[in-house]
Amino acid sequence: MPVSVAATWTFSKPAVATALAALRAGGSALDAAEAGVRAVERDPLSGPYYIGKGGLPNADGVVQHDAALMDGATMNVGAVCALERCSEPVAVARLLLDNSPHSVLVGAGASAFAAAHGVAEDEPLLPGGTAAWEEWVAEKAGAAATTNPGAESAGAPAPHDTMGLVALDAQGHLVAAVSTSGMAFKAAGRVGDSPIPGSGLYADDEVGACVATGDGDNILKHCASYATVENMRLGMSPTAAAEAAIVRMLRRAARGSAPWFEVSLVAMNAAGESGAASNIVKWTDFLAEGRGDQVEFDGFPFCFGAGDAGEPVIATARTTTADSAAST
Ligand code: SD4
Repeated sequence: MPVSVAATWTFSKPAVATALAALRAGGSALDAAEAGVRAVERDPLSGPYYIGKGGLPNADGVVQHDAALMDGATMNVGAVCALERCSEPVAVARLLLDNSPHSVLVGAGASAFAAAHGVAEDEPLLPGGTAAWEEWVAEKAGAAATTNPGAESAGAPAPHDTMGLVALDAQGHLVAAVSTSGMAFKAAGRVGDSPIPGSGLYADDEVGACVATGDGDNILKHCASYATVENMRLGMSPTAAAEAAIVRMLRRAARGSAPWFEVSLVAMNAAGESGAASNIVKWTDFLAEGRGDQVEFDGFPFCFGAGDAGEPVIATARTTTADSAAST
């Protein structure tokens, strides 16, 4: 079985390269996915994308990470939510998956579990995160004083910060992994889609795997990753499955709570074919061609690599528009 890896955004390229190398050396999908995500988590210079070390803080100025792994062989999950003072949260998710009957731990319980399993505390907040938070606090205070008190639009635009990665090993096992500091300046204790099985990630060896990124408060209402895997179960390709999931959620959301919300999905089937779908039309990226360079994409960029040789490549998902959602 040829190995395969795919992941969200361009900043996942080192993670895809690391996971591919582990798989090509005969490693398991679980080990490869964890190693790939950790490689970026521990990198404090992930530019405008912040997972692991350098994650963006919540509204109280505290970094609270969410991370998870789902093993498509067993359907087991290890997920940690609102985990503080930890720079490689996916490692704690892996410890939970391997060593506990529980699937999800939050906050103080997740911290206690990490400590009990020998994970040393490591503060992920760096000066860049503190500066961004201080700017957000100042802008919010200014907006409240001059215009519309309580306006949610106040503050810096939220950068993207979620790594989702899917991997297939030579034994045919699929794994989905995620790590994020969540929406920038979120409320303390808020958990988005990322670590929630079926929402931010899902994996089933029988069919495929999927990871999500975007507006987690809305994505989790629609179980986006589960919906995508179930579409593949019906015979759709990874790209078609992800597109159909987005069309369905946008159409339903338009009649319900949200006229539009951002969502991007990266999917892989049991044969290792990968694809992505998104409703992002234009994306300005700062990491695609090296740190600091600005590159425009006509849609959501994702990264993939497969087989015995070759570097990971960046591709752009075809955009699923509100019109295409409305017309179905
Ligand atoms: C969240 N889905 O916490 C995440 C945010 C995200 O790229 O994907 N950012 O809602």
